[in-house]
Amino acid sequence: MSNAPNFFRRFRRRVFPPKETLTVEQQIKRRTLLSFSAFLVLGAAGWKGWQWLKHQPLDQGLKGGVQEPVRKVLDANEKIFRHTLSPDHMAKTYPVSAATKRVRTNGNIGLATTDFDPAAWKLEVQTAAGGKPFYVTMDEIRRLPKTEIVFDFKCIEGWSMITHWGGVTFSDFMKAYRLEKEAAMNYVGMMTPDQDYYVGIDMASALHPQTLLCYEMNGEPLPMSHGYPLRLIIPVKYGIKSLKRVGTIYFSEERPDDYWFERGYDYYSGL
Ligand SMILES: Nc1nc2c(c(=O)[nH]1)N[C@H]1C(S)=C(S)[C@@H](COP(=O)(O)O)O[C@H]1N2
Ligand SMILES: [Mo]
Repeated sequence: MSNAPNFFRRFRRRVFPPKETLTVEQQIKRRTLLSFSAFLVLGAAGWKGWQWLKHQPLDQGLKGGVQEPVRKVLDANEKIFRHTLSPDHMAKTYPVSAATKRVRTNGNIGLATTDFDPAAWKLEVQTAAGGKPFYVTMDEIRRLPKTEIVFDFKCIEGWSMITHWGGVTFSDFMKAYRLEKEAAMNYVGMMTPDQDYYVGIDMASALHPQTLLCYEMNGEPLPMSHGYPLRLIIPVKYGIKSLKRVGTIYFSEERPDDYWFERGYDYYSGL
């Protein structure tokens, strides 16, 4: 037993001989070996963590396809954003002259259908009562008070552009159609006419004074690829929420289905 420390010392000397007794080449070798071992250990830890994360149950409720721990972080983000975003927290605006004339088009989900008939388009609004929906034409929407905004449109993919939009604020629209009960609900959902693209918006952000049901870009009717005849423009959120070509609007206390949320993005997507 009394020999044990000696044994270990000898063992250690053999495996890790003192640096001075090593040639430069051996020293380099040892360093390489050490950092490689560290790499393996850290790598294994990362792998373990990833395995753990992968086997966590998917978060329940909505079809949000991410693991619970990931969702928890996203939900925590949402709380922070909700906190900093009060209705008087405005997105920065710019003079019309700053707006780009060549507006980039991004995403055409829900716009690809060939059987879309612009002349027959009407906005479908489903009320809280759950009865028959009512329909609004483009002429009726154009008669509502018009608001324009020039702001830095940000896509979650990492680009942005200063763009100029015109339409009716969602809040003016709600007032005009006396949707008070609906405005008191938690969420509004919007879908393209073919229901291929859909978003859910918390009511505070929907009623934000810069949120538009938009029918003009650069002073002209929306081009088809930008959501003709009517799209959402919501400057306090990333572009994924600015649904192009609104077909149906509905209201709910629960989070409405959301296309990109189902694919792992943050539901709130606030800026
Ligand atoms: N119907 C529909 N709306 C959509 C999308 C889409 O694919 N389909 N893409 C979104 C995304 S990711 C962005 S960044 C903006 C881009 O708007 P723009 O094409 O007018 O620049 O539209 C959003 N609205
Ligand atoms: Mo985007």
